[in-house]
Amino acid sequence: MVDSGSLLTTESVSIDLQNIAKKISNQERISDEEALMLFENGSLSFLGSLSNHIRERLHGDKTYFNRNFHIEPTNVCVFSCNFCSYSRLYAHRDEGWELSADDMLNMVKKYDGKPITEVHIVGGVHPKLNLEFFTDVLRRIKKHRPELHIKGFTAVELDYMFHKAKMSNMEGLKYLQEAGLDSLPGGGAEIFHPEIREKICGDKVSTEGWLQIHEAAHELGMHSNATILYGHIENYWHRVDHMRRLRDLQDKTRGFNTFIPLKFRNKNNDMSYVPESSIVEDMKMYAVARIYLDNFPHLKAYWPMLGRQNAQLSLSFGVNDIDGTIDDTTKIYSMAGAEEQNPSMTTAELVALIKQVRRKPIERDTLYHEIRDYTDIDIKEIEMNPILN
Ligand code: V47
Ligand code: SF4
Repeated sequence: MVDSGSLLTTESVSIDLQNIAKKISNQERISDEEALMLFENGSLSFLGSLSNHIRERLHGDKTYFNRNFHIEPTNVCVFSCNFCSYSRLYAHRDEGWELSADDMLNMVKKYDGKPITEVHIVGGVHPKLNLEFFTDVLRRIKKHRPELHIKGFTAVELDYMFHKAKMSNMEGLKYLQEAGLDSLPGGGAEIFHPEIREKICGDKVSTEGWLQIHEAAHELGMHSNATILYGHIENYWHRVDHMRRLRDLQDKTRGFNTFIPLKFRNKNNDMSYVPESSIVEDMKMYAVARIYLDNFPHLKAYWPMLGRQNAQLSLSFGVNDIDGTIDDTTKIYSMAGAEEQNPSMTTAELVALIKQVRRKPIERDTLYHEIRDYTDIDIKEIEMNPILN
């Protein structure tokens, strides 16, 4: 057991914060009030030592990434979330895009012979792209490349599809699972507290609906991720409330793999008047998430949204995963003001990024099985080898 004294950064730390450090050192769970106290009173160095201590206890220096790509079937969406810079209402669908099943299969075929392990499918909620359409897409992808893991559809997309098909969550998920869906991404969670959810995305799946879909997926043996969209009009208590609902469900199902804080970006949306959070606030969010969510195995920084250098920094604030190569035309963030226009990193670039901050780069699959440890592989060797890069 680590001496809690080593987790206290200065003598001026209050008794309450010292008690939290003791809990972390004893591997005890912290309460909601303590999480709030960390947000309000924890210095960055204090939060950094606590969250890094947990990160290193769970994963040592290992930092995971995968080789994946994204497909965004459409940006036409029946909903109108105020923070969204990406969607076009159905009435303005001529300004949006809509991929056919053939287009999507061709995108998968572009990776033939390349060692990618995951495709992430996420997009707007188009009234015509229904359950039948997507089961056909899934079947065709699986037929073409059976071993490719398909992580697809937020609870928002699923809720809409299942209602339209008059199916329960369980029936709809089983149907998609049989067609080839392997796991669910974490999107659509935003902020669960009704006071904020109502204001920023009141017309899409409810908090209960989101949680029920993930619970049903876990019951079917599918894993999923969970996100939080932070740094806008919510306060710290709303963030704690959000994480409590996730921690409670995880106690029940153990089906979540990763928690992914998504920093609100304010370009080209109806919330552009809200300033973006500072990097200090970003690191606090990661640190408190790592400390509070003691039953989540992994904490991910999604680098296209946070930026490469900030993603590196987050590896000292509890983060042990920086998503993947992505290689795509992902527009969700570029349209909202993220620095990366067409986010894509080669394996060599990802490995270099991780090594620069003295962590161990480990390629994983979606379910965190380790594929390759790059610690002792030279960057030049990775660049030259098409199997590695
Ligand atoms: O739910 C939309 C977010 C999410 C903005 O599971 C915005 O591995 C910031 O969930 N500023 C979709 N964020 C993407 C998503 C995701 C991404 C990467 C990995 C995984 C995973 C999941 O994007 C939405 C919403 O929370 N988003 N607009 C914005 N302006
Ligand atoms: Fe539609 Fe998703 Fe954008 Fe909301 S965040 S408007 S559900 S695409």
